[in-house]
Amino acid sequence: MKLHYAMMAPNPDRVRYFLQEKGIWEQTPKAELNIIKQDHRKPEYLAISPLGHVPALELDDGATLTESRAICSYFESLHPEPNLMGLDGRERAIIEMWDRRVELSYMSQIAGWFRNGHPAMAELEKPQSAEWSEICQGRARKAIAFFNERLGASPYVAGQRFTIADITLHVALGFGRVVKFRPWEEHANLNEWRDRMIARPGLAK
Ligand SMILES: N[C@@H](CCC(=O)N[C@@H](CS)C(=O)NCC(=O)O)C(=O)O
Repeated sequence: MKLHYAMMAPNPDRVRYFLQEKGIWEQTPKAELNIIKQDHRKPEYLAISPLGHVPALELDDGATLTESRAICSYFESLHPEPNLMGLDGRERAIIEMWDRRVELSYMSQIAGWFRNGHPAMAELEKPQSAEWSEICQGRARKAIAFFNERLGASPYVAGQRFTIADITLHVALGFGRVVKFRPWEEHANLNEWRDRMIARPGLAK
């Protein structure tokens, strides 16, 4: 197998932290792409990932997985311990719900805010829309207040233990650097949770 990834990009980082938490990042065969240089739009990469997205995981049987969560599901099946996605149907569904909430209501909004509002993204995001950037910013601010409230009621995003939903929120918070958004400075529960995440060796840069 081969994992195609890029550094400092949120979706590849979700997979990287997932594999670091499982202790298998170093041993996973990898190829690094540079998004700014548009490696992901070259014909040889589009043959692997037709939408031109990273990450992508090429399997030995010729199949390719894209979608960071699907790639994580595959690794979870190969390396069940430590469990990060749920032990039974009920827990798997709850973790998926929280993970998707973080991804769709927060991480994607940071992406929309950045890609539509930052001059450095003009080449990648055509057309850019300043108005859409503003809307995404408002949604991101609202969503993070919701997750701050959640972390006041629960030690981890999906419940009583660390899961993939914490990885996604950790990645999304870090990604906020591109729009200089540091919501933990105004949200105490988020700040306390973030300190615990930063202390985890698996979430080290
Ligand atoms: N839903 C996909 C999203 C993948 C994605 O958008 N990756 C970004 C990097 S974080 C990318 O490839 N961007 C390049 C582009 O849009 O041109 C996933 O979960 O993997």
